[in-house]
Amino acid sequence: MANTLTAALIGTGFMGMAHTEALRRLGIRIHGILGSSPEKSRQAATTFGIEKAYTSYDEVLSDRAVQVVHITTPNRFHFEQASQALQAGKHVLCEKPLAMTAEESSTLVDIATKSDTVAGVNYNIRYYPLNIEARSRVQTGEIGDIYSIYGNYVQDWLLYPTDYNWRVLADEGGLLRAVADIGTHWLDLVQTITGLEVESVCANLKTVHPIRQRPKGEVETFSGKTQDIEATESIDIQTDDSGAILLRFKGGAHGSLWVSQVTAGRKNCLRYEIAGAKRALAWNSEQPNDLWVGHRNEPNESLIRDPGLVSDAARATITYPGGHNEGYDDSFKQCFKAFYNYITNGDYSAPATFPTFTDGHNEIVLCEAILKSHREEKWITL
Ligand code: SOE
Repeated sequence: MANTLTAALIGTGFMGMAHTEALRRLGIRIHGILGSSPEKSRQAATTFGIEKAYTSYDEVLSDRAVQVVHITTPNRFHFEQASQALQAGKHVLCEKPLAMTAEESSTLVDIATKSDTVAGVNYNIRYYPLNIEARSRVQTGEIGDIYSIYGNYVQDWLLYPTDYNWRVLADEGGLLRAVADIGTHWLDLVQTITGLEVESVCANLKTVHPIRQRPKGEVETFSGKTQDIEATESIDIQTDDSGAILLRFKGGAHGSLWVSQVTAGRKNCLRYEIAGAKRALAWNSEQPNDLWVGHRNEPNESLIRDPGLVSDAARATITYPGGHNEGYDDSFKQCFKAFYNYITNGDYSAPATFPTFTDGHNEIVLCEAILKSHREEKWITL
């Protein structure tokens, strides 16, 4: 895709790397990168082979060579960095969750609406080709009216009380952690596939480790499994390690979501099963090239990702032939491809082809309803 847009990367951790690789594969130029210190900027610029190591966010905002800012910093920085970039006339692709509160995300929606720029949130899991295929099959009526949607998103990188990351602290990641960090991926995905909106929630959350050991210095996302833990200090934790959420959708469908970051052996496992009047669909992010199609009166199907076997919409997100598996990193590439193509097409009033700030805000509103439901032990209607 010939694209003349140039990006700046904010954040040098796991997501900074994932965004850099995806942009490189799209041929999008990255002019510079900003870390939490000038030294981190320099290290990342060298590691990723990026031209410029910024020394401040102001330098990014005033860089006329940059049209798009990718925000991959911890959640507490999203509001200020996204609002300033939009007000500086830059397009923004912000990591999820969009902000720390619905008040912040609502303000970001207002700023994005009033600015002549494009603002997206990286709900990348929408862009696995077989999730696009699942959406196509719902849209054609092949599945029938949706009766139920259930599933989970489970990981094990925070299983031990000695596992640590900024996300476990409410004042750095927000009051909800597992739900906001990975639960919103699942909620965004199933609402996008089915076109159904969550109407009410009933939640039961748990902090499995009310005390965690914080190492001296930062611990990158997922890196705790391979990093030697240095001297630590005990800290109190209030954020959720796991939780169950009952769901009612507008139109009558119901469902449930199980979220956990303390499930041994589940590395990064999102699953859904959507049951309709005619057929059912099921998918697992750890085997993303296979979509299960359930039938009542004929053998069930296992659809292998193959451009010759899917809808036009799914085919547009496939680069490699069947059997040449595509996965996690490809979903970033396809999400960013949609985002940059939208900008290049130039009609910002056209329906969005990517997750918008409004989508990101809706997820934060959902999170606050889930936390309210958990605290008050009752159903909460949005
Ligand atoms: C950590 O839970 C994390 O990196 C999430 O923040 C990402 O959104 C997800 O894609 C993988 O796991």
